[in-house]
Amino acid sequence: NTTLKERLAELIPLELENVKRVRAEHGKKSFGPVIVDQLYGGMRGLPALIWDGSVLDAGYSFPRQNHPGVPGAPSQGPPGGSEPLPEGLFWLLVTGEVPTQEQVTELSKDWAARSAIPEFVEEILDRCPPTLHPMSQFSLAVTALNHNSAFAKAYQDGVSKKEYWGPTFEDSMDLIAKLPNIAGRIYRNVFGQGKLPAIDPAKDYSHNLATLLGFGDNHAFVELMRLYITIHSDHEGGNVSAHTGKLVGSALSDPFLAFAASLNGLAGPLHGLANQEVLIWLSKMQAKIGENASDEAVKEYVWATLKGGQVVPGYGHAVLRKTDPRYTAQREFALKHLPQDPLFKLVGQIYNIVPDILLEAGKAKNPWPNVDAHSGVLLTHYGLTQMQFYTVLFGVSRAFGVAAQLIWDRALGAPLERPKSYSTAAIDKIFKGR
Ligand code: NMX
Ligand code: MLT
Repeated sequence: NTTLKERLAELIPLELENVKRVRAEHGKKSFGPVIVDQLYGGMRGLPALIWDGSVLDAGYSFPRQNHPGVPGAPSQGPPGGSEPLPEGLFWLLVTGEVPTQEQVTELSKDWAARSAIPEFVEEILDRCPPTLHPMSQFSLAVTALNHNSAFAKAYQDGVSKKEYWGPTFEDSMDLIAKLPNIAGRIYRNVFGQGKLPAIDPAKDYSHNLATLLGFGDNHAFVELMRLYITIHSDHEGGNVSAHTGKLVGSALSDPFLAFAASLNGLAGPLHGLANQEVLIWLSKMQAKIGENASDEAVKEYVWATLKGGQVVPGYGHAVLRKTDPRYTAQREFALKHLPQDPLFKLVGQIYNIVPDILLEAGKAKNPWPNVDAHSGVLLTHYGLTQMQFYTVLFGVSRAFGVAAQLIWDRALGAPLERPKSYSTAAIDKIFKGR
């Protein structure tokens, strides 16, 4: 009387062995344009997607200004600010061109004008239990925005394929514009931070976001939001959130549905949730070994993490093979604004310890920190200490890259994504004797 789950538990070790054998025998063999290992290995390195918005170089060997994901990318900041404005970055992502100050200001105004969310979406958020993770609430609200999708309506009205990009553009602009109100409402509902103020059309996007979170009077925090949104917006097309948005969009699901799917991917601990995980890990470390702990104590804690079968959050990357330039950008911000912050010092201490340990452990291909190793520390410094909220900010930012990609996919008539899958038995059969 074996149950389904019990039978599955018996089969899993057998199939693990089978896959191991098939990969050992055939893994390095060519299969069409790829090798068999790439079918099993999360498609790592597989040339499979086109996205012109940003490109990633494992060694980061190209000039900063060509990488729209880092400061130094052309931007039109407001007077008194030195960080790039996400408005400028979005223009750059969509057109490949640097906007004028006037064009950036018009974009801020346009987004402010589109920023209100429907009352029923406010009600959905207000009815969410505060125990529901902010990312789940975020995804629910973005899905619900599809109620007013220009693309979905145009499709129902029989729009020609050639015109898809127009309503996709309108939805994408609405999506980006409405995210601060959604994020602000989630933050205030979950963490009891009072009533949501109104968007100010005279302020830039990041300033408004900071205000909705309750930090609009803090100039350094506003600057942090500008930097934060800019550097998290796009990271070529293959990362989980960007690729998910593209995949779901390829079914002609509108930008709200496609981006909600992106958010569900971003909510995973190996992707965007890592920024929350880093802070949880640091807090646990401090609780265990105390503040101002010795290098020896930190090393022991890192080894205990690895020996417990867990990953060191904020370290490693599927593509990068050096310190993430977005980590460095945040470190530079911290050196400028909060050089004495104890948590910043701990992050620096860890940077000197973790890579050697990961190298010694011998598994991770990239022992260096990624973007998520640093972001939470900056937010914590300014009083945004609710770590469960951190990935929501990543999500607000990632909308810029996903939206730009959806607009271009519809403009270029990108087809339905539908790769071919194979069974292990088929691989075994195809390559027997080869
Ligand atoms: N700590 C411990 N082990 C690691 C780490 C790490 N930080 N990074 C990679 N490994 C392991 C990995 O789990 C794998 O083990 P196994 O063979 O047992 O499955 C092995 O090293 C080889 O993995 P890689 O090929 O180096 O990495 P992969 O491309 O598969 O995954 C990440 C990339 C980012 C998922 C991985 O480095 C990781 O889990 N890092 C920690 C989580 C994290 O910081 N994620 C955020 C990434 C950035 N983002 O925002 O999305
Ligand atoms: C991202 O920004 O999406 C992450 O660095 C993950 C990735 O690029 O794969």
